[in-house]
Amino acid sequence: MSTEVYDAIIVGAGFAGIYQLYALRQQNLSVLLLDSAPDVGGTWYWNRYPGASSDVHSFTYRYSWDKELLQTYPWKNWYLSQPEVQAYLGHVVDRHDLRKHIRFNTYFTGAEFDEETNTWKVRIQGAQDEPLTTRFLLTALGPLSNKNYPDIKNFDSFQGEVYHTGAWPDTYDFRNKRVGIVGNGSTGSQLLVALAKESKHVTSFQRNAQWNVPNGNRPVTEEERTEVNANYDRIWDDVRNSSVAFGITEGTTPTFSVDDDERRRRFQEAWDKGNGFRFMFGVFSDTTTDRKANDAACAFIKSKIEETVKDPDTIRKLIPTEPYARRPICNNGYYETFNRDNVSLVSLKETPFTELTPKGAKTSDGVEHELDVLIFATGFDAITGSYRNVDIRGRNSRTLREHWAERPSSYLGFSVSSFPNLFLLSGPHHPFTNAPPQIEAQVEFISDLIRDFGIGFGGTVEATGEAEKDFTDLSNSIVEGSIFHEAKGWVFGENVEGKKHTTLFWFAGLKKYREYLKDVRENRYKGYTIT
Ligand code: NA7
Repeated sequence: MSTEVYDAIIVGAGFAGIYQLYALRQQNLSVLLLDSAPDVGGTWYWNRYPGASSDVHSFTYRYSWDKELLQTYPWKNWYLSQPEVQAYLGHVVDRHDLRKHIRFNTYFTGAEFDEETNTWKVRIQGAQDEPLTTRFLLTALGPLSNKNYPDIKNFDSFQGEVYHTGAWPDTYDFRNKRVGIVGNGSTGSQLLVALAKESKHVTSFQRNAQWNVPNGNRPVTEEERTEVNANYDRIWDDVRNSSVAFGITEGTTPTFSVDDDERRRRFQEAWDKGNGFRFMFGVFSDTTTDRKANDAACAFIKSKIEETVKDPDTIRKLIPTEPYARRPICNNGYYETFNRDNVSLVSLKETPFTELTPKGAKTSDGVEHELDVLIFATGFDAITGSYRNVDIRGRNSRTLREHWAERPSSYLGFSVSSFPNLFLLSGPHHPFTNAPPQIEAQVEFISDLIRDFGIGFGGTVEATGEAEKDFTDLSNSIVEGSIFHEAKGWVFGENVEGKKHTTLFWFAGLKKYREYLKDVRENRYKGYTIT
């Protein structure tokens, strides 16, 4: 019997883990939260690269449950920078006296369900003694935590500095250095804009071009803040009853129900206001469902690239060949940055890497790009990848990896059959939306379930295989035939070499997801076996 026994162990001190800790402490459960980092933040702790910022408006990129904090916590701009998000999470933890329940610098390596005692035995790296024991295990590992690196010949031969944006160093100095950035997603594009201003030279190594929209960041005026504060209840109500949960008005007009001039006027208005999710979901109702409508959005952005960028060859490389159907990117000044003398663009589609060398990176045209620093902004092995380096075993010692060998599956985006009393926050098929509101929906459901069936109960709560299969099938069918399927990228696991194209998210929106959860809750947690 291990010496440390808890009602619940949570892994991960990001948005999900912190709220889950708060919610279970409200029930007076004994809870321990583990995190490998030295401080809170989760994703927002590790991704501290220059320019790192949320691309969700500040007023909805936060918790809705602390109403006093909503009114009082300051934010300067329409988007939060990484230090601001981390400071906010730290403030929440201190304000609710949660830090004493968190063990930092503690790497969770795995857990096994003990069928005799109906408890989880949790292992942490370096611990020689008995594992920790808990009745409930809640993993909030983050959907984007397992770093993805390209497989380039002679990878280790480069003699300069090498970084991944997802494990950013405490100190760095790129002044007078030639920097290469591999990847041009949300991260790579933010980093490029920031480093172009402080490095000697920056080369963007781009595999696929992506559609990029400005974010329209600017200071929040006092009047705007007063208005948000006065309307917060309605704002959260709208968020919960929307699809993407961004606090933007979602489009209801089909693209071709208006004439060409009006269409362009509406695209321009959204472009000027900024925000990728507004551009994708807030202008017209059918941008992600109708191919021609999608083409119209692409044509508008293409015209902006052509207007902004001076060099014709760079324009050609920057125009994507895919529809506008990845997780949208928004970033001020991205296209303008390519007009700087100290920025160049290499298309890896045209000239892929052949190898790294001591001095830099060679491409298939024989050019050796000499570099002092090489940064991988190459993203993450999303959702299931977060579980690749941990060994979680349910009934009969079967691992999660084995369970997901055919396809990633879950009931409700957090439960898995044969893994009793385990909740995978933001697991496979969680909603593809602004993160904090979907996290709140999950945490609130799970906490209710634990309260209703957990305390003083000592048994198990476990999704049935049938419920898991039905939910996973439903999740897959929702996105069937949609344009999302045509785009490559982490949302369908296509960014990682060897990973199958697979549905990892619930695409029916937050409103429908919350309705689904409500129905399950009101029907005595149907789909669960409670023993
Ligand atoms: P993303 O969006 O997955 O972007 C990764 C980038 O790295 C993207 O441009 C990829 O090109 C590129 N990449 C990935 N693997 C390779 C290889 N092998 N060779 C060359 N280039 C590669 O990650 P981010 O960190 O930018 O953003 C993740 C999320 O974090 C974001 O959506 C927000 O939600 C926050 P590709 O397009 O696959 O050709």
